[in-house]
Amino acid sequence: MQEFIYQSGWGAFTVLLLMQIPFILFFLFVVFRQGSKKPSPSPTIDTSITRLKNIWMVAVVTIFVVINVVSIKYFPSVVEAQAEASGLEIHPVNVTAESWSYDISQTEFKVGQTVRFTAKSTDTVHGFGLYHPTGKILFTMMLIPGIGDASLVHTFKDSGTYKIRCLEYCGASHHEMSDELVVTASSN
Ligand SMILES: [Cu+2]
Repeated sequence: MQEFIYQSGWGAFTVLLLMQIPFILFFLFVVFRQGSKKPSPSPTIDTSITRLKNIWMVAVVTIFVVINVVSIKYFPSVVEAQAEASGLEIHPVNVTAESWSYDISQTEFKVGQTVRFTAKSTDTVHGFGLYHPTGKILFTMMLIPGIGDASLVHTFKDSGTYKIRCLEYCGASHHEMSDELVVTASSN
């Protein structure tokens, strides 16, 4: 039975069907209950409902706009444009990923340095995920072979060892695909 469920298409289909049954029954119940009602002469518009709908509409649009305005500064393209506009020196770092390692042109940096990671993969889809020394993920890039380089600008704010991990499943040793960058306190 387990083999049927987990290893065959028909098994998966049966599970899907069983999961759908409550929803199908509920749908049929609602449709038939509505169908058995007598149609009312003319629908009257409830003004309190209309007012509620308008308030809801305004709330949704406001939340949408606020979230976008607040989060736009974290957009990679905006971060890059800001770094360029500020006249900061951007250090180019080239990354080549292949199963299951990275070739990184520079792995030691100073706090405050702004780096542009330009990365590509030579064989299959890989990820380039950068982790802060505390373990918090800073960003990840998806590297797809044949579609050009992925690039991202990042400024190192803290010293320590930054872990790089592949976050796109790329085969048997995907879990071992990692590297490190070392960031030291700036001398000045
Ligand atoms: Cu991987």
